[in-house]
Amino acid sequence: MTDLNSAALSHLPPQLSWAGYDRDHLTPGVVHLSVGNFHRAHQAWYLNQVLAQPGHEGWAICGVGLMDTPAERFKARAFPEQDGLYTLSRFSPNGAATHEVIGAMTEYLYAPEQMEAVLERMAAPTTRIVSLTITEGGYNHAPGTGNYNLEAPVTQQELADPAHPLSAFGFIVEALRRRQAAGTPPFTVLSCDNLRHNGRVARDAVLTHARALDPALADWIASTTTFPNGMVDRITPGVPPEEVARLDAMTGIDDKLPVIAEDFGQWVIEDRFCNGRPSLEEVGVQMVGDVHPYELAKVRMLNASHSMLAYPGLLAGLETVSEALQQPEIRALLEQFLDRDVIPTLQAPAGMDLETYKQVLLARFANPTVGDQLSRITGDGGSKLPTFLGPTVAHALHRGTDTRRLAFGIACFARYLLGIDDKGRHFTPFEPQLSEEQIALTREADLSAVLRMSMFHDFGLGTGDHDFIEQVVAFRLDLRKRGAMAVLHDLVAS
Ligand code: CS2
Repeated sequence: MTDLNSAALSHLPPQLSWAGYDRDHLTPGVVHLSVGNFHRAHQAWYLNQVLAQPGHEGWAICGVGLMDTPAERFKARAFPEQDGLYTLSRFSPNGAATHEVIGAMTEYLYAPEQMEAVLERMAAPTTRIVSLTITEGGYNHAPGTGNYNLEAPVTQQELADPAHPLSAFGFIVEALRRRQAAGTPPFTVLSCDNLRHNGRVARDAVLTHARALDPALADWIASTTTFPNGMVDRITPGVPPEEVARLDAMTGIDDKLPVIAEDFGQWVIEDRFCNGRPSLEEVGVQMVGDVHPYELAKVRMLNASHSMLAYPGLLAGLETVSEALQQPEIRALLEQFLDRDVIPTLQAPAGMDLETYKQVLLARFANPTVGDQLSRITGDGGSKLPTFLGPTVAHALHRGTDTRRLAFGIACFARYLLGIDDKGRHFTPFEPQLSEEQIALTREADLSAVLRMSMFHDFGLGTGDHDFIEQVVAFRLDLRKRGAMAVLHDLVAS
């Protein structure tokens, strides 16, 4: 099988499409921090289409790896070997597949080894957007607060030695400092993470970090740099090493880093770019004045449903989202959760019908060819649940509406943190943002202690919410006794 690289573009297998633009004359106008599968299936896919249009040669991507992990070191070798190329296979709910080469990333830099090159690229006048997918947990909030954590060890290290940044925010602030010093206009900072007001959160992080170093720099950033909010959507499962050969057999090329995704994609961005932008609207991106209603609908309906199905599904021994959707109890839970707990709290964004959105998202979840792993979704619940589920719980408690499904979701999460499923199988919960002391609260004899975890601060729980606390405790006991599916069976029938 042919290796995927620039030379292979002239003789690709027939099932593999390629937009055919000349990659030799592109400049990276976007620096993307943290090149995960989602970025490659989503933003890079949109930019790949942008680059296929004449006059967009300045909008290629320079990808940056930030983390010093084996997986990132692997990418740091493989991307340059493949000239930044990779394949994306997309599957629709009816099973149709398309395979394409994505060529938008013309440069890849690995920050732990190429720090200075990353800063130079970010400070270059040709760089006009810095985008990020650093995950919900990457925004460095002090535990249980929405505030950027200046006390975090990495941040302390960066503040003591700003010329050697380690985190996304350290890099952004140092690059903006260099731009200010050189008289170069700033870049737009574009968050592509599933956070409420992701642009505002990114702005707060950058300004807090900058202010701790130099108030004048913070003032310059505040008055010149924009941080549009954006809503991003495309289900992109992980690709475990054993999947790579299967995908390569499908695409007909030897790609060390193939990506798969559903065919659905949505990107809604506030049109506030301080240093120009590509014609994203020509490739289907929705440019709007206020992204908030879109973001609420997406995060509280899609992402929250994912969490609501993934914890009981994983406890029941299931592996994928589509398998979970085949269980009538799980489907009923999601229908009830969306119809009764979420949709009544939302305002439909212009041009969007929430009932239709619900039907579409359930069909997307049921797509068997995507094979999205429950373990991907359960991971990092410590940072996801406060955004995905917290506001819905707060709303229900405030309004005095039925909280049983929400209490069930939290009880399943607490049980997942114990790392043992209903069949007695052990697993290790992936919770990078939760300390051992926090997780230990789930093991206390007092089953309500779990709600003292700082991640629950924003769930609106007050001392008067005995009923809700009792519901969580009762579900925890029942889950222990009967397992997730039996408990769920009764819950959705009542
Ligand atoms: C998922 C998201 O990680 C999660 O919990 O809900 O990754 C989801 O697949 C994407 O946001 C879809 O756009």
